[in-house]
Amino acid sequence: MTEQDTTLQYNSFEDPRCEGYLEDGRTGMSPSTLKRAFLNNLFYVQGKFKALATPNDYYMALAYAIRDRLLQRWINTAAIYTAQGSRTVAYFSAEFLMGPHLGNNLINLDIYKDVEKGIAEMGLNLGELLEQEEEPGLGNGGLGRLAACYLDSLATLEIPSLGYGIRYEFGIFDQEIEDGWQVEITDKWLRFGNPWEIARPEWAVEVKLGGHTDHYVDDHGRYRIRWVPDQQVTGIPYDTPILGCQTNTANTLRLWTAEAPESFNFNAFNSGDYLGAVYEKVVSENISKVLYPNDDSSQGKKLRLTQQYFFVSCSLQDMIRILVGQELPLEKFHEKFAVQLNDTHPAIAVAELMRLLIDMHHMSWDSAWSITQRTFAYTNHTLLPEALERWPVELFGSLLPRHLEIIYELNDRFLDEVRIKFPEDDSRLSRMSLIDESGERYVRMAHLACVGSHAINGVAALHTELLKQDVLYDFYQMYPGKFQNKTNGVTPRRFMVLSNPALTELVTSKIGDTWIKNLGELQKLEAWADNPEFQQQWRQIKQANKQELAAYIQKHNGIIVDPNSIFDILAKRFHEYKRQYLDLLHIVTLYNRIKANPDIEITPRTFIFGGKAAPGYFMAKLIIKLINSVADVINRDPDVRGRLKVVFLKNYNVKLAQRIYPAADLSEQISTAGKEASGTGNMKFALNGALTIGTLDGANVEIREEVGAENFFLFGLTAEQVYAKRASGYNPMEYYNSNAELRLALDRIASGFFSHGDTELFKPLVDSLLHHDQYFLLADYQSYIDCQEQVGLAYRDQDRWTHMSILNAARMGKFSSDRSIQDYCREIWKVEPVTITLENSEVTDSSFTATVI
Ligand code: F58
Repeated sequence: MTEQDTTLQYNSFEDPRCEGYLEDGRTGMSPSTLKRAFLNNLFYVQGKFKALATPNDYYMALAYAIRDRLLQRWINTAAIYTAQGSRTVAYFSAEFLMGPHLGNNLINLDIYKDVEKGIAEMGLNLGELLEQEEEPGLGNGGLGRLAACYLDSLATLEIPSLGYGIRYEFGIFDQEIEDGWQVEITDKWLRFGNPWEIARPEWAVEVKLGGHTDHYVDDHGRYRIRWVPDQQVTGIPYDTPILGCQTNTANTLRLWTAEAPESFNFNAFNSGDYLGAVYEKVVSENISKVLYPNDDSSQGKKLRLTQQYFFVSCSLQDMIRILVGQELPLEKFHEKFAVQLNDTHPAIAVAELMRLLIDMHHMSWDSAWSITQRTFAYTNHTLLPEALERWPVELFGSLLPRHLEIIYELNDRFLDEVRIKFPEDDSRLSRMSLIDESGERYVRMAHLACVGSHAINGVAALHTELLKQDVLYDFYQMYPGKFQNKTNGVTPRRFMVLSNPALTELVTSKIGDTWIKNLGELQKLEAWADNPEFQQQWRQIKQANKQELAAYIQKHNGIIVDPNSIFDILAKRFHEYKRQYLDLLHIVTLYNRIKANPDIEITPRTFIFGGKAAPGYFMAKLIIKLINSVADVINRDPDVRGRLKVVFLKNYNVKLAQRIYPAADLSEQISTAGKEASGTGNMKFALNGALTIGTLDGANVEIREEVGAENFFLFGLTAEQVYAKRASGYNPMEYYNSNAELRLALDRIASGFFSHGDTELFKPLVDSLLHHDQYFLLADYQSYIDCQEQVGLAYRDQDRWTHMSILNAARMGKFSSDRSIQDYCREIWKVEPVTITLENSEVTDSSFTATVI
């Protein structure tokens, strides 16, 4: 069999080679085999026949049919990696915001259209079945979604890899809007079962918590330390296959669930204490119960640290099991595995690997430290000081007494190194110490990550520069060679092929389909940017996507919006630094202009917002309320005459994002310069042909470089100007006093105009701008308003706009997560692809051949 034959190509429904050949019912790809599998699952898995089946039954039946096709690839992949002892990336992340699996797997298997047709022949609609899937919302925002995009690219690039994280029973809350306010509802994503995961209780591990340490001399006269915990929990791994696009590689996402070691404490049970008996179980299971819904600050909660330690310890123990299973010595841990720490959430891994190597496997400190440093690399995702994690020493020691000892020892040795490099510089020592001793004592997780890693990276060029100059300045001086930039990327499979099929088809009709795995090829579209017919098709597709979103808005918000208006969209987590409020000030300004002059010419716009606020973040929640209040007034005011509409789409998640990006004309990326580490929504919008209005922040800088300044709406202060302004004493009131339109907008909000006369409701928002304005909204206001004016004018010239839109998409090549992952592979992980072959369409044992590239 040639290599061609072993790829997915022969799996097409249309392929004549499938005719007359009865394929294996669990792996075959012909239409008849898939239909048979689907109906079998309906009967034998769901226990239903057609008359009784619900849409969810159909979804499950299809999901299981597709999972069987994945399993064949998954098992082959695992067997090849095992046989070859391949070097493997372990991506440690407290969050994986995967989005629904079914559609993505159909795309990556390259059978979406065939299945759509087959399903239609049975009188069903694939889109409706896809809608049934509860998305696993195991992340807050960009950081969790980035992890998911990276898993997609790792599999597509055939890189042996494992994603390690937590299987939260409740992911990010569902957002409801009641009377304009955000209300949080528990996300019960597992309620109907999860067809994509397989529990692996045979690989359960034990994790200790609390207690104290004993120092003693063992029988061989060696000084040893024993951790005597006061609690133990069991970690059960649940595995989900992650299929690459048009490859046979299926890697693993391994998420841990916490359980009590015994379901009952029988002593307590026998003595009649039933509640005491189940208490331990409840306490243990709490660990993986819920995702913390904060998207910025570290709150210092013990359960959060427990979660972090729990998944890190489970994962490192699992990796040691894999290593030992492959008969490799522990000394080769760092050769077998490259571990990426996705922010500091898994940074306790540095101390845990030391503990495992020294206490459990009797390795010397120096050998263990050398292995540890060569294993880990750390990605920083934030410049906000309040987001840098630190744990009160007392809390830390009460949960992880042995780790605290290890950290103290690491710190002593590290500070000696600092002393040698920078003699007599005590303030540097206290700045760099792993322990913050300026007041209450804290363990600084970013410092632990920096010391324990051989590479440290930011997620966009500007962000990495600011890390070096500011947040991690001392560490940069100490270890300049560790610092690297790795600009974020997004997967074009989910955020273009799956979510924007019409545009995918148009692009493919012109330049072929290789861009799907090599996004740089999109550049070929530039040749079409001024072609009237192509422009026409491009516009029609955007228009149709906007109509679909308009229908969604009508259904969910009861608001009728005009698909000919500019769809001006701001969709991301709510945070003051992201400046949703600045967008609102623009809206109120336009409204004021209309009220002052009802005949004024304004390019019609639909302002669309989406995003969740952390449940305890008062200001962010108040901004959501203000958006809804402004919407209520503007959408009803006859003076506006359809020129402005304001929509808040509730429960922004991956599924909704996939509807939003294809329908956007204008992407709002308006954070205060120097605050957004990168952003990734900015890339997804532009890939789908939206133009960006943005500041020089995060990856906006590089997006503008790529698409050209003339195709990007730039406004606002630079990061440097923001720093200078802050240093020289920023007074927002000066802007308020000197800008009539700004004053009118703020006064209108303060006057109770949008709150039924209540002047108290939005006072905290108005006051915070007038008296603090930490994020420089007033300083950027006029520049933003002027820039929006330019947007409105540009949109009136549809040929020009379309030209810009095409060029934006055509120049997004750099922002594929495939490029990011290739950079990580080459410059940090030093890992190579491994080709997975399927001997035939049936499941093979592990005796097949494989090629290492
Ligand atoms: C985000 N961070 C950055 N954190 O804000 C964004 O600029 C960047 O593009 C993205 O990471 C990917 O690099 C982010 O999403 C969180 O959600 C954390 C969750 C846990 C608590 C701390 C914040």
